Amino acid sequence: MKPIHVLNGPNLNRLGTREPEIYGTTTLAEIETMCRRAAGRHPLRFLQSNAEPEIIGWIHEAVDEGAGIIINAAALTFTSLPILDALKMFPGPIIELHISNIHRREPLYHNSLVSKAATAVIVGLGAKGYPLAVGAMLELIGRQKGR
Ligand code: CA2
Repeated sequence: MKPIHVLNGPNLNRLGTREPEIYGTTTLAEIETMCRRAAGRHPLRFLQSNAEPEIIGWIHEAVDEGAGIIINAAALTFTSLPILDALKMFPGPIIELHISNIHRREPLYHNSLVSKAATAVIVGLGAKGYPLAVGAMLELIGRQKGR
């Protein structure tokens, strides 16, 4: 069974430590646990990097052996043409995810490049958006939890 790849960008390893009014108090480790629970027996790769080339490498790995990509590219969402180009190579479903509602924030956060390659977008649901994205991904790739 091909894994679902959950990819997280810069600074998300610091979740739960600062700006709880925007990003909540849930840590990335807790989010990983939520995602694994939502995935059931379906394999899941959960990764975070502060480095753009590493994230691009992980997208390439997903192109070769991934069922679906869930990506919170953090600030790279708005700047990274290389991430957009890599995502365009992926033949399966891509869910873009943001903890905060980027559209309610400053204009700087409005023009997502990732959206231009995404199948669907989940924003503003906090950490709970992650397990919801995993559930949606299981549907998109045609499998139910535990199957
Ligand atoms: O809401 C999201 O998930 C974001 O992708 C988070 C990014 C931001 O640049 C996007 O516009 C929206 C920033 C992540 C920063 O992570 C922090 C972690 C701990 C404390 C403060 C920031």
